[in-house]
Amino acid sequence: MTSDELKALVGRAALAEIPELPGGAVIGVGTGSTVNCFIDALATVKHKVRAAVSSSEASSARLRAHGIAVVEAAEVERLGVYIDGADEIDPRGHMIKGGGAALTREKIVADLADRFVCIADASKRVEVLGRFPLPVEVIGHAAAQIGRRFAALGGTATLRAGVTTDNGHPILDVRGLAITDPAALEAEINQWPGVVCVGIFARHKASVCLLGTPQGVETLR
Ligand code: ABF
Repeated sequence: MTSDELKALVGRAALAEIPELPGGAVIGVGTGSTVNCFIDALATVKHKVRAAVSSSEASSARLRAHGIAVVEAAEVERLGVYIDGADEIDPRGHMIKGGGAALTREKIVADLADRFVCIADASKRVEVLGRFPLPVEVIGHAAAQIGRRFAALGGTATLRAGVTTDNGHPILDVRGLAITDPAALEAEINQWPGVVCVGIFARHKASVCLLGTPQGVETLR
């Protein structure tokens, strides 16, 4: 199966994770090509969803194009489920996210959810995070000094050319890190002045991962 076919497979499989609520559930929706497959599948069961809290303008536009209402994170207190992709996921559900430049709002919406359902094709599964360059949304004025802090950790930070996030900030991509303790590194980087959000999702790790494989959907808990 092609990568796109695997993404469509898990996008459809994620429909089963939507809570069954009278009038439909309000769910959190992530960003990326795998999530786009989920959104397209969602359009076939619109009655199950009252509204979505979206993690990006791109996902909001796709949801609205299917006639699915989009509400702001500030309008809800909790979400039963947040469904999103990842760039890498390790055996404990820790993820690297942000390849789609939406990491900050993704973490905001994930923070509202009781369950984080990660949908990904098998290529995203790794033993140790860090092969994928770590995205970090930063305040532009602090990019150089943040880059020096990563260099001290053995990483090489580069500004992602031509990209400004939905929040109006640049992104650094950091290569060369072996992230053996995701929670500790996330906590450390979060403290650096000028960091808006780091693309390590350890505090907000996946509750379950639906992994698309040529043999079908593998559920990792
Ligand atoms: C999003 O999913 C991003 O955090 C991550 O970069 C992306 C993966 O994109 P894709 O599904 O297109 O591989 O949540």
